[in-house]
Amino acid sequence: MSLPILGASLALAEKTLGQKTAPVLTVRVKTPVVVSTWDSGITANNAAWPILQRGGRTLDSVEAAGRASEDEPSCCVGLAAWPDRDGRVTLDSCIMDGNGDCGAVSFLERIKHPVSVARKVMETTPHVLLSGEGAQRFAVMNGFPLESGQLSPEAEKEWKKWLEKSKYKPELNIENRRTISQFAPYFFDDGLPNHDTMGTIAMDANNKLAGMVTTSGMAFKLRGRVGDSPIIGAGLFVDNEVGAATSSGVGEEVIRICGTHTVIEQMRFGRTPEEACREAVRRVVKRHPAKARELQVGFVALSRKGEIGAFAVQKGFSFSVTNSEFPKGKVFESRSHF
Ligand code: SD4
Repeated sequence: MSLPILGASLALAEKTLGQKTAPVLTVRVKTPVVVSTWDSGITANNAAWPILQRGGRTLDSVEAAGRASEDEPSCCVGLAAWPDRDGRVTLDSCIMDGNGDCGAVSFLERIKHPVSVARKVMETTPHVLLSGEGAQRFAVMNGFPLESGQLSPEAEKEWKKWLEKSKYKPELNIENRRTISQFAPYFFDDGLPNHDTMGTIAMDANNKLAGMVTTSGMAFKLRGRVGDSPIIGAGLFVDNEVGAATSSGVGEEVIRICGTHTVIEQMRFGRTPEEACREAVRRVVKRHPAKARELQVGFVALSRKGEIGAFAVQKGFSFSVTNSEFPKGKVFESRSHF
């Protein structure tokens, strides 16, 4: 398959935030480059790009992306996000360097920057994943402030509304939804934009890769539920020999197929990022084709050659790209199975 080269031709089609080009095949871009899930990935990229641009470390750039997302009010990332069924916000995050170093936290409460705690786990412990109370204690011991645990007013309102029916049903593409919906409004009442689970993958000019994911997981989940986002090989996988991949959507489906590890291993043996993401989606769908019609899972991948591709179960999965060609970021929509 010949690859369309991003640059002069696609620069003509550059659009503002929220307007996407037609669904893309694999595209090749100039490096350094940062790629994040969904339209709101532009904000994460904006935090990562200055670090990459001045020749900084890829790992620092993805951590900055995660922190920027965690600072914003949203349905799906950080302490202002929607809680579990018991009304408590529990956060999942991981970070991975292209040399295989990685760290993660899951079921973490009352800590504002889980991505930075994940990095601390990676850099200062012999472990990969800390969870729950132990993760919180580790964070506090390392100087992360313990926040109040108070729900944001929006989250409180949505949780109380949800309690009236207490029905758990993840919605498709809630992350990009433009109308008010219970699981995720696109704008809050005060006009601030919402955003979603953030997966960011990046590469510097020397082909050094890194990635991170940060999320509050699925809204109104069972207490203790952990999704794909903090699981290395599910929500994120990075290998300097091959590339980086991240996922979004119903985490259980991603865990079942070791999603991002599958994507990277397909790329290792010659598939383009889009072909590799497509194969991972095929495995999600084949398990239960009828159920797959009701759920969304999307993968996006970046190869060490600077190719980007994505694929999703349903239409509506998007990703944001920022590099010297698109310094303000550009949103692309992936192709999909259905
Ligand atoms: C999870 N994969 O907890 C996350 C949710 C997500 O966009 O990606 N939402 O299963």
